[in-house]
Amino acid sequence: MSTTIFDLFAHRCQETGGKPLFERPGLPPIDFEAALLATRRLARVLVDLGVTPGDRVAVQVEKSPEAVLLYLACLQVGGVFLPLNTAYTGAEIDYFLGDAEPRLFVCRPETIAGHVSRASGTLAVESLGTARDGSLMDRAAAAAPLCEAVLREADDAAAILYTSGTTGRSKGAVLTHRNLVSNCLSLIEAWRFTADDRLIHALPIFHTHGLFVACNMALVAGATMIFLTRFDTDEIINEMGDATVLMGVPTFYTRLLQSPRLDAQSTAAMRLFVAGSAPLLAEHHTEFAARTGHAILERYGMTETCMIASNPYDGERRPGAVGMPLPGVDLRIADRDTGAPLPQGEIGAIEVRGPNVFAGYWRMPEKTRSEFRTDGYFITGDLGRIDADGYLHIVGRDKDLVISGGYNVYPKEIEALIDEVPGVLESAVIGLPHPDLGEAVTAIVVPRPGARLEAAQVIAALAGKLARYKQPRRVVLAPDLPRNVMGKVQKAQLRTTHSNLYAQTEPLAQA
Ligand code: MCA
Ligand code: AMP
Repeated sequence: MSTTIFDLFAHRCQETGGKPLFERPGLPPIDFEAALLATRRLARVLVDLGVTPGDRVAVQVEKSPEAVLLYLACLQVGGVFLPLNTAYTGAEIDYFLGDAEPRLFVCRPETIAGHVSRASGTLAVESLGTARDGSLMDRAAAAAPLCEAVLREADDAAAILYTSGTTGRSKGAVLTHRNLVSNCLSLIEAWRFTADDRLIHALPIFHTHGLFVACNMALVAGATMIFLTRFDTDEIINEMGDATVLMGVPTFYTRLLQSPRLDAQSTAAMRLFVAGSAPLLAEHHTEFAARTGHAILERYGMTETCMIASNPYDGERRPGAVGMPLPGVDLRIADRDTGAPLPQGEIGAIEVRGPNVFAGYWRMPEKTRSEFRTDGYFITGDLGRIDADGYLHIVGRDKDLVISGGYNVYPKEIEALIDEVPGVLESAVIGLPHPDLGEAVTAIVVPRPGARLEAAQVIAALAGKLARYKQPRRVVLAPDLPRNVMGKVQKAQLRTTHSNLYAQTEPLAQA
């Protein structure tokens, strides 16, 4: 039997009781005690709906405190939480539900009419809104709290997060209770996170960053979350006067730096700014420090591994570096082909092993095997080097991946859809430097000889098939694609050729 995030949260509630867990502008706070009670009611509802230990609970809902409590309730009854990006379209949802075979699918109240036909003897469909509405909350209001928690083993699955792949279909990364608990406790320690903290939470909660880093830490440490539905520069700066920690993707910091309100005074109450999910430009790190006096703490993680490395809390937070491995995490720089460790200072594949590393891909044993070395190291697909002081630097990716505003986009998935568009001969999807998103998804498309193809046609053909953030922000028509002697498309060359495409671009919200 092992401890779960739910157990740690429930234990914490005994001490923190009436302290606010969620604070939202203009709304009454929700304290730990009330949150635990609501969780227990939701747990009862899950059991009544037939969720038994090991059953998947798929959830595609807008951000709300109740969505976090549903996650906790799922852990309490031994379910496997499966959060889905709110941007996913019908075709994407079909795939995830078919692959994961959940016992319950919770969707937004406004989409339930379209999903209810999915309900069957083995799948229940319920809804959850942001105003304590939806069929799940209706059931919870009438439910008796369930006080017992199902006992789980450390290696039992706690969650599945889907990540796309460089080849083929999306893979469900199975995370265990050991993964979530060990990583959460490591981060609490590493970042000196305590019940006195007030965390500005503006991330989505369907990914590791927003849920398993930010929420888990607050739930377990007994801290308050200032729970914002999305990132808004002014709102974040307003909240900084009464907060201590911000966790964000680099785009958060790029946008904050554009505000004249960001200075030492507006950040004086804050003790820690954390960045991750994508590379933070060293110049942004330096500029932020010059403007505010705060050195952003950059860390490195991955869905499959939770958090891997972090700059030190005490000690130098080095611009352009992601710090040292967290306690218990073994990290090596290895030869890309053989996995043999390389001498210090050399660039190679980043490989990790430890209690943070996932159990494998859902129902894909062969794919799982191919991503691990025989000695248990997981091949991250990132390339890095360790400097003379032990700091890890991520220098590139061995995987064909674009990270746009902290969201991962796998070119293969988009290229396959573009290639189906009438008039398209072939395509290459690449990430180009973007001042707001870090990288912007861009398609280079070669029309068939004689075809009359326009960029807008390609974009229109993808609408409805792909989540908006995966759709190319621009489509460039080209007579051909550069290839090497083996016939492989030279994406590096394309990235160089088009490197200035977005040089003058505004942030998304103002574009
Ligand atoms: C929104 N849009 C985007 C993105 N976000 N397009 C490309 N990339 C994006 N990241 C689109 C919308 O569909 C919309 O399209 C338009 O841009 C404006 O949308 P809006 O909602 O106003 O955007 P925003 O609120 O300004 O959002 C930008 C954002 C957000 C704040 C950067 O994407 C965000 O919160 N990203 C964080 C992602 C994250 O949590 N990643 C962690 C993954 P239209 O043009 O149709 O209007 S976990 C992870 O990576 C690992 C484990 C780790 O290390 O943490
Ligand atoms: P995901 O698959 O969404 O979990 O994204 C994980 C990937 O994000 C990693 O494999 C890295 O390529 C990237 N990543 C996360 N944090 C950082 C960081 N601090 N610097 C550079 N890349 C990062």
